[in-house]
Amino acid sequence: MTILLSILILALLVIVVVQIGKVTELAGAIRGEEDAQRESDYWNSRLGMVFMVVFLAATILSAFYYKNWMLGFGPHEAASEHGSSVDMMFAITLFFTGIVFVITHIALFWFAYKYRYNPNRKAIFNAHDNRLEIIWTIVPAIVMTILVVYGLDAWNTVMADVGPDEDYIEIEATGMQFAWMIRYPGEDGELGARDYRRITGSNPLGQIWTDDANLDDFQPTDIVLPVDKKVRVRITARDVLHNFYLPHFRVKMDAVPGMPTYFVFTPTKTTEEYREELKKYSEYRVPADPEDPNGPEKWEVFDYELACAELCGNGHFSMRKVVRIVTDEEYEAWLDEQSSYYMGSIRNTDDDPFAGQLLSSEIEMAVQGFMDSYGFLASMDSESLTEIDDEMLTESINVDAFFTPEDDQLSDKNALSILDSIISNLSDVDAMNVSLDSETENQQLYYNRIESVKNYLVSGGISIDRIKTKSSSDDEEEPTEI
Ligand SMILES: [Cu+2]
Repeated sequence: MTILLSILILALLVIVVVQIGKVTELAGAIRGEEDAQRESDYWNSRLGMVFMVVFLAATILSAFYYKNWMLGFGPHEAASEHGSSVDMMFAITLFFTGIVFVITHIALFWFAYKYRYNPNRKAIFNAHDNRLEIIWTIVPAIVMTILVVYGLDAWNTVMADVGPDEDYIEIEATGMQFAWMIRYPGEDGELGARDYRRITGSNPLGQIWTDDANLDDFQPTDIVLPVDKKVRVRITARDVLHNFYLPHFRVKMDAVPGMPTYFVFTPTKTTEEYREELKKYSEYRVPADPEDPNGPEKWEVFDYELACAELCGNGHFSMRKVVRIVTDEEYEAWLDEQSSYYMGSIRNTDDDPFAGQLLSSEIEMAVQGFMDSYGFLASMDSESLTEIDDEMLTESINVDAFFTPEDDQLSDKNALSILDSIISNLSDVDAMNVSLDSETENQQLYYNRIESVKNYLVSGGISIDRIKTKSSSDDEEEPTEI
């Protein structure tokens, strides 16, 4: 029914237009063609002049009115080191194209007005003019050369990769329909290897778990980066073309499946500093949510963002991520809160090639307290050491970390090498003692594990008096000596 009505309306509209055309024709014939033409020229040329003024004024005034919302103006100065050169390039281009815009816009309507039909005027026949052609070839050529040379120079600076000895953070961004997956290298500072054939639901990036560098990589929900530190972003895509776009940092690079790209930039303003900048402009001192006039203002809720700038499908709009630029201390604190994807989602599952095996990082974590305490005591002179009471000189170690499940024999080479460093630390600080404990509930296993470690330490030259076990301090039924 709606379609039928639409067709009917369309048909009637066509008839109306045709009828108006006929009436105009008829009127023309009655008044004489020439008169009608003259009247039409009169109005069109004058209305063209009005449009010229109104359009030019609207363009310029709206640019001024909205300038504090545009990148590169007002509070939106680039928040990265290279960003100012990109802004400069845009400003120079705007300058030249602005001049051309104003001149051609005025000329277009002025000519239509000035050369409207006049029966007493004859057009000049001008087939060719060398001088004119030289001018309109050379002037644009010079302007284009300036723009291209300047742009090329800026491009080369912006796209320079990191040097071999440079200090930088490398992160990775993978675009997929419809989200960005961000990966940080973890403590080792190295992103682990990937293979697209390993991509599964539980391994969205196809990380190769036998590569040690992968084990501490983590995938945060937001991008957090320290201010004034060079960042290299590896950019890839998992399905179709995406585009890694950080507007406030003037970073924009295609994410291409199968062809890794990169971008290097240095953020120069923290999120907090950018907000303070916005606060100076009245446009941003209004409630962020118009329905909640007492809520936070626009500048307060500002966040840098990562967007996808490639129309990649119907969920394209949802490819947004918050980017936070923070101080060094805040960054370190944030890093401490992150946990590795492998440890959280892969460790001891069917996908874990190390299931049932010990990992040196896990053992190191278990003896962290001992290592910290050693570091503290080793830095003191012997005199101050004597003043510390006995309790503080004894550090406890959970021996379970040295054994695979259900095992009580020391055989893992990572476990042995860490025990060796414990022996050397104990030999280094004579005042230090160690207390061995286990959390296993199997009494036999508990006893055997502690004995194994104790014997290993003793065989490494540590006096048995310096090794405390729960059984030696408490009055429990377990034997204390072998
Ligand atoms: Cu996308």
